[in-house]
Amino acid sequence: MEKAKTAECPVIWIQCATCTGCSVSALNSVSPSIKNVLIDEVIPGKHVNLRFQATVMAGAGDAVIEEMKETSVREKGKYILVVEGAIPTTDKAADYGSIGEENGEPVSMVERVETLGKDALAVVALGTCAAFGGIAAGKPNPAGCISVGDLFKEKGITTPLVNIPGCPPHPDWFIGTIAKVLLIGLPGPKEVDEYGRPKDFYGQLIHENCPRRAYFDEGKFAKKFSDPGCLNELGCKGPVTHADCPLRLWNGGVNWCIGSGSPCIGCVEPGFPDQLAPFYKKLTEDILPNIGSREEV
Ligand code: FSX
Ligand code: SF4
Repeated sequence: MEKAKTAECPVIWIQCATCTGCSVSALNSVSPSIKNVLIDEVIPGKHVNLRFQATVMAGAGDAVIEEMKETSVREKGKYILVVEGAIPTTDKAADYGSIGEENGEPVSMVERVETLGKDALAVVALGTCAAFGGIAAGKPNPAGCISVGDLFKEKGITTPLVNIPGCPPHPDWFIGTIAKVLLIGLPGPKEVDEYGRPKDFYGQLIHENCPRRAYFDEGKFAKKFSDPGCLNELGCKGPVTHADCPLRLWNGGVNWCIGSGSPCIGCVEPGFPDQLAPFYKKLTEDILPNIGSREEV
């Protein structure tokens, strides 16, 4: 019997104002391994055809920029654009970050996100910087960094956008989302929360599933790092943070932040890091209402 043809799913992955932690986290995917994701069929009959990714591709220079551009023309409306990092938008945006050149002049990240974002099938904002601004948009933000969603709103770009925050995001959140999109299509409005995060991964609070929750309920609080007990008094943001870390664990199930004695710092939330800071100070009632708000505090 003839083997069914594998469908190629082109992906362009660009990096803007990022520490590259999102790339590193995705490369650490354990199940499936990154080899399975990139070389094999990520789901039966479909292959992720990663056309551009500066950290892992062997090529460099004009040749890879041309390939990126050609892919976006050839596969118009069919490719997935992954944006990692926030987007510098000051008047001199290219001074804060560019991707390749045109006629000897650097092309700003904001121009690339706009051009490639318009013609994509869907855009994945990978990491808290791309999804909400994150560390790159933290005060004083001299580069005028904003999220992909805010840029799209400003420019009237209506390409479907999925936010996969986390600083960095868990590899499963990203690869699971890509696999689901290829399997059954883009998430519907009921499958994402008010911040565009898939409920499959961001549907519950850390605090709901935390193994230290019994200590919290009994009022047994750690007074210093390495104490047993709930980490609330050491600044844990688990009560306002939506992610499945306590169930999924990190590094292939080895451990996670609270498991290793660190309070949750709320890295998947809009407003991270400024509104979640100070990280090691008890969450107080007066900062609670501001969590997730886009207003300056
Ligand atoms: Fe870094 Fe990504 Fe944080 Fe930002 O992750 S891990 S600063 S979300 O853009 O590379
Ligand atoms: Fe909640 Fe954090 Fe305490 Fe866990 S350690 S029970 S998430 S406050």
